[in-house]
Amino acid sequence: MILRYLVAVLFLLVACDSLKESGTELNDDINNDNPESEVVGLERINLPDGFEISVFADVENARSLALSPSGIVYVGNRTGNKVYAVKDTDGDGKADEKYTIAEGLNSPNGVAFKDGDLYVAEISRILKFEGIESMLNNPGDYKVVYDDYPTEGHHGWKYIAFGPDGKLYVPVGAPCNICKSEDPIYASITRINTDGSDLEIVAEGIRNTVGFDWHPETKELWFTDNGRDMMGDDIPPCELNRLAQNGQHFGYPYCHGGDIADPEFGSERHCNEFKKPAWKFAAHTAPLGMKFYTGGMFPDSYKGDVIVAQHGSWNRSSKIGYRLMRVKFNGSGVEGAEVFADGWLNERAQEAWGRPVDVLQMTDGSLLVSDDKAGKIYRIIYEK
Ligand SMILES: [Ca+2]
Ligand SMILES: [Ca+2]
Repeated sequence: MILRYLVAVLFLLVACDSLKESGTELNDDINNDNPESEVVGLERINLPDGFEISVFADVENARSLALSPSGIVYVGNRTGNKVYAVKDTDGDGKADEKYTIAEGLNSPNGVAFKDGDLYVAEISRILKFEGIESMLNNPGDYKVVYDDYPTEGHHGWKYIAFGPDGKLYVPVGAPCNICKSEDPIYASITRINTDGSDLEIVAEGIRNTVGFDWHPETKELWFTDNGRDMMGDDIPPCELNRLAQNGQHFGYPYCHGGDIADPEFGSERHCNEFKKPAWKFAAHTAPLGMKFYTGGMFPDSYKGDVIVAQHGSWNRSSKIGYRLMRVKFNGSGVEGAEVFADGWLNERAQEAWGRPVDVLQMTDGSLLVSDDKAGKIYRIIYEK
């Protein structure tokens, strides 16, 4: 117990969504007869019957994904400093064009596309590449749309997306593992206009969301949140949350998972004051990207369900996560969750060779998945 406490203190600055990558590569259980499997081990991925996974593109430190109407996939970096574009021009399910849109950026994790322009989120700035698709080979300069988000690196990398209201949603993580900030911008989700004006905080009390989407029918915002560390292996849960109305508070740093008072801040506010999670994931699984499935390729029962990428744990005594979850919806509410794809973690060796980050539905109904550890974007299809 004391040892675990000391280890926790050593990693005090590190979050549920890991800042620290596992340094070792998996070296057993690999089928050496298949050269591709030596690289990515895709034969280890378990999917429900009828689903198949393949490599769509090689992209170093592939993080957030965004699709343009012409079928170009934009890819952000977190530990890298580049933004990429990849495209499958001949429709064989594998990207055959790749462009570096920008380099030298500050953790450009977030990408979003609207009206011909690419938006990129660094730690403290939102950038805009106007008319990007006519100049993929030579994108030129970007415009700075907004430059006043906090500059802390801790939980500073951003997922961004445009809402049904046409505004850009930009989260600001807590600048710590667990702390109370005076500035209300921290632990929030904000939104801004495409020109950077009219910043508003739409949701509060969110430790670190790195993925969100809007319900296809209710148009409500749903988002993941990563629970705090140093409370042991099994609490507090990571969360899927629903913003029913603007301004709701989701508990951080006072209350975790809807009913666990924080040991340090929990006495200041009561859990009943806050919006509870719509679904609780296991502690330390680190849910990041999520999308409502609306495509026509997967079985009908998947329609309206959410696929969530769990990046995986960094400080649990046995690793958890490193998989895709399917959160099942019954109308507008959650009725359960199950593993959709796993195998990136070798549980026996306690080593992971890949870490899912974001998911993206393509127009044909296939699902792309980014992996920042293996440096891949996968494509998951269903064949009857
Ligand atoms: Ca191709
Ligand atoms: Ca919460």
